[in-house]
Amino acid sequence: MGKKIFSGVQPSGNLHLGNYIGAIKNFVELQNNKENSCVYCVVDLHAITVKQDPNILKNNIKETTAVFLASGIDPNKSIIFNQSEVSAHAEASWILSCVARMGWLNRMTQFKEKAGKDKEKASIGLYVYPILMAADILLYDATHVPVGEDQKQHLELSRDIAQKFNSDYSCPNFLKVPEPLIQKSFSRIMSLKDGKKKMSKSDPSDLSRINLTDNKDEIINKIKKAKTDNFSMPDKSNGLDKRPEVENLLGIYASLNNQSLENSIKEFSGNNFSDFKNKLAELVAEKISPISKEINKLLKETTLIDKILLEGSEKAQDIASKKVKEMKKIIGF
Ligand code: AQP
Repeated sequence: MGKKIFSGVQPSGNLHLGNYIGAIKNFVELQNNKENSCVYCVVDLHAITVKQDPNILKNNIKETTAVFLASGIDPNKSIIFNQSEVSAHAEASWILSCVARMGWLNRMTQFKEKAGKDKEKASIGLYVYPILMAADILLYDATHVPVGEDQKQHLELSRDIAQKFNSDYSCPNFLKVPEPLIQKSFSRIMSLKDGKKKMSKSDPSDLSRINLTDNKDEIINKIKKAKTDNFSMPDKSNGLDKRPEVENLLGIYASLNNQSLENSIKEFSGNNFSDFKNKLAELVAEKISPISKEINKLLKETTLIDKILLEGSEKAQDIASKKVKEMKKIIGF
């Protein structure tokens, strides 16, 4: 049986190789299985959990949509839309806020990481972010949610919320309990400057990530400058212990080449780092530059993007408004 897929990406700028390998590449593969039905959302309501400049946000919504399209998400096969256009997301999020428990949210590690030391100054939105994410998923009866490893905990919360709603309102199976789809390997791509930190949009150093809008020269330069260490290339996977930067670079190579980490290790054992980095830079440029060229082309004239988002939001609205109506009826409204 086919899967019902839902996933989202925040339009917070600087979409990178981690977003591509950990999420978007997988979105395309799932879409290309004809049995699946896929909904891919530009989650702009999530983006405002941290302050955004309105003009930049507007551009980032278009740019994220362009990344979807340029990576191979096809509006004839998948629904592509932006979250703020479908009011059911905010409505369902409120209802589910009354189901979720404080204790559950207090355990979310992403809030702790993103709020940093000064939790008092973080927005309430950042704290309840996982509830909005649950609403996104549950409105579409998604059975499977492709995400990077960092979102696993939020997905478990979505499952808890669905089960509690069904039990509180005696409506077994009304909200479908979703499964995470996390790739077994390469689900967490790390910063090029620090192998212990994940590659992230908000890292102040542009050299820490490969942006999906980077051109070939920028990609080559960033790979050349990526951190490594003073030892030689490993010849076995246990040779990667305590070498997170080297493991990350070999992982990127393996993932983009659709091969195992072991095979990449074999391919480069005995080589020096500069040979490996040259090969890696070539591969990343070969995979990412066509995407970056297509993004730039799509962004020159955005009527196509606007049309796709409008048509997508109409389709999404159809599904989500029905579900929230049923939810309201169950609750007694
Ligand atoms: N480094 C990563 N490796 C693998 N997957 C990743 N994802 C993000 N970073 C990595 C996955 O990409 C999808 C979309 O992410 P998002 O935009 O919704 O939010 P995020 O996880 O907050 O992205 P960033 O880059 O980490 O942003 P900041 O800097 O704001 O924290 C998700 O499926 C995510 O797992």
